[in-house]
Amino acid sequence: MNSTVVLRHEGEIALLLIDNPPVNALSRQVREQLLECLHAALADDAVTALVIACEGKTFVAGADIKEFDLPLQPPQLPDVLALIENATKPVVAAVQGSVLGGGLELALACHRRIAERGARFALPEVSLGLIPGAGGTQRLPRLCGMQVALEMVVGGARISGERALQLGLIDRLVADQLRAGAIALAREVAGQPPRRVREQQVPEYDPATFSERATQLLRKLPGQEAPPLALEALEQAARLPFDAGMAHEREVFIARRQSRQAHALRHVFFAERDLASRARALGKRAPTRPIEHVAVIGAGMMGSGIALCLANAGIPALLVDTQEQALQRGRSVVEGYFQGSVEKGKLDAAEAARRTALIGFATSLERVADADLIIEAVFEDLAIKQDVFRQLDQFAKPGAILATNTSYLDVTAIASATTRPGEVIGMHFFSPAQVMKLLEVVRTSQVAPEVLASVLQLGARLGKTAIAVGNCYGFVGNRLLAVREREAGFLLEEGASPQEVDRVIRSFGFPMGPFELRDLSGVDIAWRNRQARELSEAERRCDLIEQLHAAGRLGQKSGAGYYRYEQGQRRGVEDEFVSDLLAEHRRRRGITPRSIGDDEILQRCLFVMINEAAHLLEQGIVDSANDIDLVWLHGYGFPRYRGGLLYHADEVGLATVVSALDGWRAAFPERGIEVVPLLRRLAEQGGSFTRG
Ligand code: T1G
Repeated sequence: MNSTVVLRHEGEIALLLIDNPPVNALSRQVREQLLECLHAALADDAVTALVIACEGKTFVAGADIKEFDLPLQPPQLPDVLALIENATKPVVAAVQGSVLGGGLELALACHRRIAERGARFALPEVSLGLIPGAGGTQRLPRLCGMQVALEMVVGGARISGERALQLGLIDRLVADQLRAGAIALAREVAGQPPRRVREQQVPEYDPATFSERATQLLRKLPGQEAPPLALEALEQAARLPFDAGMAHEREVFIARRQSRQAHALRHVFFAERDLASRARALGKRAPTRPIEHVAVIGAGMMGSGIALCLANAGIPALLVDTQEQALQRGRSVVEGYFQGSVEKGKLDAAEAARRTALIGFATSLERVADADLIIEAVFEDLAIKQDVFRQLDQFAKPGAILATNTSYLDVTAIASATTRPGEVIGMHFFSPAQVMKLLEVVRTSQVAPEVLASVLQLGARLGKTAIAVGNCYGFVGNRLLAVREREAGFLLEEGASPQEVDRVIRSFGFPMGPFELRDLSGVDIAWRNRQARELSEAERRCDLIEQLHAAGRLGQKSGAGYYRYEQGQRRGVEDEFVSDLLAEHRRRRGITPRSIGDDEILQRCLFVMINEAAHLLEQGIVDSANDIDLVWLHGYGFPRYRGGLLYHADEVGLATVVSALDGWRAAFPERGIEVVPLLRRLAEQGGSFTRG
């Protein structure tokens, strides 16, 4: 068994060195060997104090998440930490990088803490559907107070080394020579009675301020089970003796490990890591091209947002728009954004000025000549985009990558307007581009492997979840959005109201329902898409979008769509115009409205998406089911604690999905519902999409 913890001696100081790459997770082996080294050092009379440190770029980044699917294995972390805390010799934690979860709890059990500049401290357990399970909710408030603990335990706040020093979470902050600094500190406190956090009282705090802030935090985490439990455990720290608080915390932690939300959140955690490691592997297989200068064509909302993205990643961007007025609007968006970042304290003035200076402005397309990558973000019309690409083909240097930010259009058709279709790729950002994590990287059958690898690598540099998808109508995200919207339209025809459907989808965990989303993104967008594509007979007759469009109800932008919007209000109110429109539509179509239950509404909206997702997999539009889930998790607000669309399908049971779809096929023959062979096969074989 290779050593993950070694004991060394620096004179009278024992150095316990953890080395468990990549993030020194507290696996069972680490816990076992740490315990052995502790016993040895504590029993050694020559040792006056101990230092616990880690090899590599980070201190312990938590318990080993991979072990959470296994039964609890001894030694349990609280026991290891109790040995440290109750030691009669001072123990110093030397921390760098990501001091997270069990790693911070380990540091809190030590008697002194020294950190290297750049260290980050957090208890992110709630983001895994858990609560801290080794003293985080009991020791942190004793050291930093209830208010700070609330932000970290419930809010998941990450704090810097400087802030940790201010708060007394650490005793010392050094620029470098961390280990030497720790040994020096250990020498200083050797012989002194260990300072045990457990013996400290929770400092006075104002319960009213505390619960007001707690309510605010929980309101931002709707549907998540762990945050309220973490809050309750934290509140115990102020009420109960230490050991009682610890026992309660541990009991809740153990129960959470096997919860559905914790399973789902672990699935997402590893799906995201798997995506990143596949992109890294692709980057190793195909040489990537340097991308140091980028031009963005079109200074509208998307173009400006993409330029902001690039500047935030330190990449110079030239924003080009042939319309001077549009360019000025783009310039004020850029300047307004960085000014706002300073006002919100997100950036200091110098950094904001540096980033603003990274964005240049031009009205001539010829200025793209030295760009490594050109991202087109002009009006969503094929002919307009082809014309732009024809021009870019003339001005762009050899080897430049030409990308389109189209949301729906055929990237191959856009590429065909150039003499270099192998250099053309889709980069589908989501609005606002400087905020949304998702980037659909659309590959055509002609794209060069190094072009795909380079853009996926750039996606990671921009801090995006960059997912390679095939070229088809709406790619992955919007294709699934379209089938959900179609089914939601049918539900209105049959008797449901927009409010009912939206309420059900929101209660499932989405930030908004399909009709609220349509009003936000624009009824005119859906109208144009319906004009541009072939509709089935049933879809054509369900022409609610055309009726709203004809009435000038384009959504929030026109003050009314499926809802009416009072001046300055983003939340719509029910509108008689729409219920009358629906009643008249049903009368014309000879449909007797019926009351549709919440379960049916939810299943109808999700199961048609699951079926279409199976189609995407069958067509090879995506490399894995997880990629489909990550698209909707990072681009469309699919609730993370449900694991993703196909993870949810596996939870529900594919046989249930198939039998429901078969039922609707029989009930609505005119809609041409076809269960995708892959889905039916998996259901028949008891298979799953995401369970390997
Ligand atoms: N356990 C197991 N594997 C982990 C891990 C962990 N805690 N953290 C990361 N990995 C793996 C990851 O899967 C990937 O593997 C590799 O390390 C690099 O990760 C008792 C209950 C630390 C900021 O939530 O936030 O402690 O893909 O690609 O971008 O109260 O990883 O290479 O095979 O993300 O540099 C609390 C989770 C646990 C931290 C590094 N801790 N990790 O980011 O690398 S719960 C966390 C992160 C807990 C206690 C409780 C990040 C990172 P592979 P990476 P990175």
